[in-house]
Amino acid sequence: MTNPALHWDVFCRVIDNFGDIGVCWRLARDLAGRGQTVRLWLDDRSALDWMAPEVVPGAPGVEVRDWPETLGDEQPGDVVIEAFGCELPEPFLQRMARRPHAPVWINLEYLSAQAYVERSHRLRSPQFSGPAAGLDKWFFYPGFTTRTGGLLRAPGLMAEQAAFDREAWLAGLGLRRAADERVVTLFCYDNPGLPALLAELAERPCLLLVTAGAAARQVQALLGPELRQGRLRAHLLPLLSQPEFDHLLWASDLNLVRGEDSFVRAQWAGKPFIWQIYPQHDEAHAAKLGAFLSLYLAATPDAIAARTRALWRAWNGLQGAPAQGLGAWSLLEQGQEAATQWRQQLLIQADLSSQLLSFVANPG
Ligand code: TRH
Repeated sequence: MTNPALHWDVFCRVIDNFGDIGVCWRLARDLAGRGQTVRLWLDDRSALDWMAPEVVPGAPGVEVRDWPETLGDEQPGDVVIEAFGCELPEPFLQRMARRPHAPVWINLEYLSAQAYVERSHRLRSPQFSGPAAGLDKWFFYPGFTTRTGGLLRAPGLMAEQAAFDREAWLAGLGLRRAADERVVTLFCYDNPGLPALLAELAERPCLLLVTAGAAARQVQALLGPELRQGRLRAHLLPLLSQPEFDHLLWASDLNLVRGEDSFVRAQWAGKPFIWQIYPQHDEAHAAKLGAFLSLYLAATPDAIAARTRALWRAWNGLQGAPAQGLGAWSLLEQGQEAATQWRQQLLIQADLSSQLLSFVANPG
């Protein structure tokens, strides 16, 4: 079924890091790729310079707008997405409320595997007072089960990945992988567990591809200008565009990712991965990490599941390193089946954009 072309306003406030803009840009592109027209309102568009250099200031079907600067008296479209509770500008809310046909107003939430997600997905929040009085706001939760809004997955992603040539891609970076060398991607926040991880990876031939920013800074400090330790050699990457970032994950045997968007991309890459969750002051991230692990490892043999859980928790500073070491190599060697099975399971659910399109056609 083809969806009617609607006008979407996606609002995104960049809090810190790249996840908010990363998710919203990906969503805007995906919707536009399905024939929708999107205005992406950003309070700081600077990361798009490297995340999407080929398409800035827009892409077919996507117009990037600065807010509040260029909001003026623009009228709302058919759908308004408030990403991650970013709070829409009051005059815009007033215009939404005055429209003869109210736009479908969606609060797109952060990704979590916790049980509240299924309970809260698609809940209606009638606005009784304030500039948007009379409107309904709908909560939309991405997630990992069929009772959630699903994950961003553009059509054709799996076919693109299947046609990917990793040796050619590495050669494009000037890298040649030795036959016995395993490739590991590192994208992380400041992480006190990094020395232990590097020491372990250095026990066998390893090409460590290090993303720009916090990961590169720490690796440089630990390995010095040679960027070598034992049998490990590290390669520092520039900031990559989002499509190139996917290629990086596809080229690797093990992916260390963080936050929200790279975490999802690692799952689509279908390789063993380790997630550094965005840390929250009230330690709420521990429960969030545990909830994901429970789902992810549900079908994994007990011994492998226990080692994976211990490794992930140690990488997140939630427990000490296990006595036998982190076990990065055993995850690399034994974690492939879990990653493949998990991706198979995720592919069964409808992706986030498809679910948004069906929802706006018939909210409730
Ligand atoms: O940057 P992050 O840590 O973002 C975080 C999370 O989203 C977190 O939930 C949120 O609360 C916080 O920001 C404010 O990690 P994340 O989500 O993986 O986003 C990184 C984005 O940057 C992702 O879209 C991939 C992209 N990226 C590239 O395109 N090229 C690169 O070279 C790198 C390093 C990242």
